[in-house]
Amino acid sequence: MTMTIDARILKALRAAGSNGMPGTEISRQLGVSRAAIWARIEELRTAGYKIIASPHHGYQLISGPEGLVADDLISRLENPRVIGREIRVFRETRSTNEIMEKLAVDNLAEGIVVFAESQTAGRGRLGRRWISPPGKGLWFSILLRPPLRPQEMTRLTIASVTSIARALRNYLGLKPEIKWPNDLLLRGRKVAGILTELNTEPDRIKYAILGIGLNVNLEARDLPDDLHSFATSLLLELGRPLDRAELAVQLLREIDRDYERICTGQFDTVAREWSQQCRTLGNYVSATVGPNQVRGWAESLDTDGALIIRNDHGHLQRIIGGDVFIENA
Ligand code: BT5
Repeated sequence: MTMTIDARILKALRAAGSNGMPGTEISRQLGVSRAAIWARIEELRTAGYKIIASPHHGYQLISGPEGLVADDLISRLENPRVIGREIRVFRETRSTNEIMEKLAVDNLAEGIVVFAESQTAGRGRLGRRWISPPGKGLWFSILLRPPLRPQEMTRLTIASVTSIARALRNYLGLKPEIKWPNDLLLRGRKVAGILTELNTEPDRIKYAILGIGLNVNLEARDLPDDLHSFATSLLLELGRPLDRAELAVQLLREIDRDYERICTGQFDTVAREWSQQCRTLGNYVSATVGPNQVRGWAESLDTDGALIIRNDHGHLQRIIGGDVFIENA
């Protein structure tokens, strides 16, 4: 990972905390002149960082700007294995998945993450819309080149939904539930969704774009009326706004961890964690797969991440996409 000077300064200041760090020390650590450090700190201040300087302690980072800043996110991620080796932040875009499609054709290495403060044409699955108001959520896409076969691609969705659930559980004390395959619910309402898009060859995935939308600081008025009873946000659940940058870093770390697990043959451990939080398993469900309707008991997940449903005649059916509704909930 190549960090810019800004990212390295932020990292050093964060490590120093309230002790602060003299300019000479930063200059020595980074191998950059004091004048250059001073100029970069001025720039960071202009970008919204509150950095104070005192004769005794040197520079001290007090707070960051409201918005997401790529250098800042990179400086907080400690040596990611893959996810977040490179990060870009856009103010407004149609869809982060669309941006990534353009970037991916250049043979770009996997792991790059693109965030947008707002999306004007955020996408759900099957041509549906994803509401993405400015500055309120985490709307991002990750480029991956997993060593998986196209039919194993559900593993990617399962792994990332498991990572996000773990982050919400461990860092925020929430109890998220997973609805197969791509929904994360809090008290029955959707707080996050995942859109996995693939570019495949017959027997391998050329690249996958993992698009993740997490409602962080949305208030009720940020959601259209028809979503009020189906959707929620972390702010609505916790009653307080959250630091999106901090949360973004936690999510990327957890996704990095599970991505490693599925790339090294440990999908079964991910699947176990997934099934413990899954709301779909064990219920009588109906699944819409294209024009077809399948009904039965959601029994298990297979090794590709497909949902196994036992229909009313006792036959097992494998579901790899579409929508699943719980009928006996
Ligand atoms: C999804 O689709 O849940 C996938 C959402 C993926 C969004 C991310 S954001 C970053 C990246 N860039 C993109 O353009 N997309 C990805 P699906 O399961 O089809 O659910 C879509 C449905 O969820 C919609 O039809 C609405 O009913 C509902 N919905 C839309 N916006 C929502 C929101 N912000 N929160 C909760 N539900 C929402």
